[in-house]
Amino acid sequence: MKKVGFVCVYGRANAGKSTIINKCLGFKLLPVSAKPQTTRDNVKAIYNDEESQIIFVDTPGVFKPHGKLGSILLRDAESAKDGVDVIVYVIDASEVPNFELCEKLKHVDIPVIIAYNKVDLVKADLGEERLARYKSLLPNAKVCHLSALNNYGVEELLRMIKDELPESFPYYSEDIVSDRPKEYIISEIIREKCMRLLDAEVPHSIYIDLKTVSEEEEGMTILGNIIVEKPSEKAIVIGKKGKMISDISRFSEKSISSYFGCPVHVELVVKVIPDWRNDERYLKKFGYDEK
Ligand SMILES: Nc1nc2c(ncn2[C@@H]2O[C@H](COP(=O)(O)OP(=O)(O)O)[C@@H](O)[C@H]2O)c(=O)[nH]1
Ligand SMILES: [Mg+2]
Repeated sequence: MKKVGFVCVYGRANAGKSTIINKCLGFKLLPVSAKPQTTRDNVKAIYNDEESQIIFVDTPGVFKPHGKLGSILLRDAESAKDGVDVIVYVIDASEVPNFELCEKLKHVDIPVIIAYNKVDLVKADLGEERLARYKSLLPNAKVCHLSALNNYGVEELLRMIKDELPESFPYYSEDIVSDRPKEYIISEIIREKCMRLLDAEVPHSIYIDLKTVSEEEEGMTILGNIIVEKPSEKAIVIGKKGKMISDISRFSEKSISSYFGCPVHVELVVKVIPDWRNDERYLKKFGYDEK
């Protein structure tokens, strides 16, 4: 028997939730960027060692929703707290405190661990003063200080999670790292490159519609569409003389290749679907169900 269970990683957008999970896993599974809403799904990421199996549920994070897609993501982030064994509440120590989420966590009857992240960005005494206010609102929560980007605190967080988990047989076979198929991982890598390379608002309207992934002896060939909402966005994603789309493809090839350990060729076409984030047909087609 091992320490086994589900852990919801909850918090505001951009607090570092996906970074923390990647560091716990020891490799990069989930997309990370400096822009809010990089995470769009409740993805399960599965950590294994000799004594435990931890099934992390990454969430889009809590933010002010825009449009139908935004509301769906927010609903998913909130519902991920149901039915798990532990909640890791990630707080960005460098942000001005916001206690809204403490209210939502006050009455849950499972252990809450505050992952006080990005301590590298804040002076220690200011950080502690802010933390004390969070702790006074969540007196039962345990606290772990992290600078996930620098791997600081990650081992301790894993230890604290294991301490809270029940004993059980593992739910997943040990060679499985996610509940998602490889096509999902690939499209998330491509979307992450868009999030990182494109300015401001454009990336939020992007959906990666993967067409084919073919695996031959000489490597993997990936064909896909980058969906945007406006012709002006299409022009930005293509870039001057096609430079942006070629950068997105090249960076994607590199990351996909290092993830899967084989040569990778990526070909992307940009398409416009006006206002897809508010269009029920497309939300459904792209896996964002309103119900
Ligand atoms: N300085 C610093 N930046 C961090 C740390 N953890 C995450 N970040 C950055 O914060 C941004 C958001 O991280 P991400 O994991 O995507 O946040 P999420 O939206 O909560 O999943 C990214 O640019 C990360 O590199 C940290 O400990 N220190
Ligand atoms: Mg994330």
